[in-house]
Amino acid sequence: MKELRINGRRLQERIAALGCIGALAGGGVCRLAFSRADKQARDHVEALMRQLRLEVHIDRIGNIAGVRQGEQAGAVVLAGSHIDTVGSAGMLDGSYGVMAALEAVETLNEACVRTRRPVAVMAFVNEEGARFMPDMMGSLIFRGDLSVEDARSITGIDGTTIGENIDRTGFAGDEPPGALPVHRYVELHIEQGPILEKEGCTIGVVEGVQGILWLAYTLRGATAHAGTTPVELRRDAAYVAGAVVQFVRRLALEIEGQCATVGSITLQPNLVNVVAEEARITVDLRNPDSGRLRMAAERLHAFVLETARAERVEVDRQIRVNVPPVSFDPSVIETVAAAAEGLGFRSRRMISGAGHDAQIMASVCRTGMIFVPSRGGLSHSIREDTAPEDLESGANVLLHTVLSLAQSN
Ligand code: HGY
Ligand code: MN
Ligand code: MN
Repeated sequence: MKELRINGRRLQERIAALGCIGALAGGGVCRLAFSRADKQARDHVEALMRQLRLEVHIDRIGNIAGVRQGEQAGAVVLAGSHIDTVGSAGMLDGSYGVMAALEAVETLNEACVRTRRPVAVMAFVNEEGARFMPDMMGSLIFRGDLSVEDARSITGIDGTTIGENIDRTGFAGDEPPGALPVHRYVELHIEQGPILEKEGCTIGVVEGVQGILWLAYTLRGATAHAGTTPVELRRDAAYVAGAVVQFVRRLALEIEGQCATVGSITLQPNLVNVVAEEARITVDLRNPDSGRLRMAAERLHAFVLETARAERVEVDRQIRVNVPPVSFDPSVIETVAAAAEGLGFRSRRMISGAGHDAQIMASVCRTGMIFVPSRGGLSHSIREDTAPEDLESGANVLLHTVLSLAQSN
């Protein structure tokens, strides 16, 4: 079976076809979670699963799995990722891993390979969390951290609830989340960063994922006239928000391994001649070291409180995501490394800067990840791209990793 290879042209065609769903006029893709485009993509994946003669399972939040029977029943070797996207996405983030997993299954079908263990493909819902926080929601629900009922009541950035969107699009299946027994989980993903390209490596053997904290701050001051109100009488929420943006960059520069981003700011009433009464900002903090991540959040909160106090602005903070750093399973890491070596690809070990469902699945079963290079390290951008030969190489490493895991004890 060592000579087995995926069909690179078919993989490209599958990625391009999925990329047409939710395509943006100026290029790129928008398939925000639980939107009509997301459901259309899910239907597209379901049709592919049935075409490959997989047994389809859709759970009550909409995670979809396709199972390929093995010689023995029981826990599956699961290759998964996600097909929802951020608002300004490329065609690869998440989608590549799901399409490559289906391509690996089709290659096994064509070669009439019967694996010992069942092999399955999963597309988790709402990995991005861009519309409805938290991110990695589908895998969190699969793991049992969040109930479907609680998830349905979550309100998104557009004011609608997940429940309303699930009912409107017919997203829900009838299976209980987490019912699928998983032996091993492996996720193939684009790196979304510059390391592999810079070092001329084809494959990233991922050893873990850094910790992620998402904080939502609501800063409440008071409206006032922009032309008549002296500074000392102002309670300017926008001024505090602006100070936070500057401080967040300092955290990233001063704390080792720290990423810190203010990705969204909304002001009320958001008018040119009115001092802002309210500012809502999100802060995305990440660090491979949980102690440093905690320190960053503590320093940030102290700064926000001090700056707001001086401006007589009230502060409300919500922790929306708090996922600790994870290390993947050594045996799965070695299986990925051996597959890459067996295929003659140059690889390097690394930590993921981006969050992934694998970060959640790492405490469900023995888990690993495979990366391929991102051109210019770009992602969450319509210019996201990976060389076709790298996409094919990654899919072959996934195929042989899955094969190895499905034949082993
Ligand atoms: O935010 C992330 O790292 C992932 O793309 N959800
Ligand atoms: Mn992703
Ligand atoms: Mn993403």
